[in-house]
Amino acid sequence: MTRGSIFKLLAYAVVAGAVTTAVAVLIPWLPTAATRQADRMWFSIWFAEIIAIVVFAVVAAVLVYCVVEFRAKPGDLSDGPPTHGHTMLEIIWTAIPTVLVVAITIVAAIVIHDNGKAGANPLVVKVITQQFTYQFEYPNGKTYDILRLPKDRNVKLDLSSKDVIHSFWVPAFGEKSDAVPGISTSIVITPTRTGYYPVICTQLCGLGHALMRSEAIVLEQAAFDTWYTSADAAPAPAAGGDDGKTIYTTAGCGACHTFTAAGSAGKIGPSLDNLSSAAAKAGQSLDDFISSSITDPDSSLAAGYAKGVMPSTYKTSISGTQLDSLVKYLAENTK
Ligand code: HEC
Ligand SMILES: [Cu+2]
Repeated sequence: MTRGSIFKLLAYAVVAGAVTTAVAVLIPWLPTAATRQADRMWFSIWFAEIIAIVVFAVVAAVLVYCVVEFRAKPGDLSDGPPTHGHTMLEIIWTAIPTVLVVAITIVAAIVIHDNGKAGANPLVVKVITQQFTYQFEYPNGKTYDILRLPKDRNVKLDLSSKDVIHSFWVPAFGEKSDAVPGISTSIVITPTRTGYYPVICTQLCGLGHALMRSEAIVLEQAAFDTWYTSADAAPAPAAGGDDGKTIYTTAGCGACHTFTAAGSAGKIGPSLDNLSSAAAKAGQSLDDFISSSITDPDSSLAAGYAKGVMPSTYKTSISGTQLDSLVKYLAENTK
């Protein structure tokens, strides 16, 4: 090979590698990891990803090089020269992928092994699934429809189903498992970030499958203890702080609503930029309308939107003071 052709090959490889790296890095494929297990999983994903990018760049470079350099001249219908295999080349391209695949296997095996360890004293929460809800039963025997977890403690979730196959998934937690009638499955997570996370069912379980959602709220250990030990288990705040905008963000409103003041552009629910006219239509004051829309979403449905899409859990997941400042924040920033 001449120096020129090596340079060309390298140039193709760099371009292919750069484009693939940009696609991998610039698009946020993975949510920010919120558990130790997700951290390990993201590591193994990136480990395989980097190998894949390098292999792709090499293969794409050789392919493009061959297509460009060895193209038949117009009108040339002759057969190419007979080529025999190249033993050394074949040994190399068998050996390198073998090493890489074994490396990925080892990393994945270590991650799976570490992620299965619940430690000596995990908090065990029973996750009971049923068309189309989740229930979370704690060691004190109480059951809630929202999953509250302390930060930095190992949690073992024991999954079960009362009817068909469901699947428990919190994307930011990484771990995911089916809940199968008659079989007990479990996952271990160690939350590392406080905040609100959506719980999603990922097995098509019937007509209401798309609405089978809940919330997981990760709290500081002290806040969790306060909630857990209080007699009536008063709802723990979904968001840190009582600032309206923070609550809007951490309670996940922006995923479904467009609201210019908060910079959210969700399309599942109506825009919150013109609530005054919606309140007038409902015959309520602006504050009352916003407040009842949050705590009892099905009470007055916005025209053209379905019942049961907006979570009905905010009346318990947001405290009274938080609701007040959220309502105030929305009222002050809407038209
Ligand atoms: C899963 C999607 C989803 C989430 C999350 C969500 N909403 Fe909604 N919201 C909807 C849908 C759909 C409607 C329309 C149906 C209805 O009125 O209940 C709606 C209606 C509303 C309305 C009434 C608007 C109107 O024009 O009638 C308000 C106000 C509102 N949401 C505020 C909030 C706030 C504040 C939050 C966060 C605490 C929130 N929503 C979270 C989907 C969502
Ligand atoms: Cu389900």
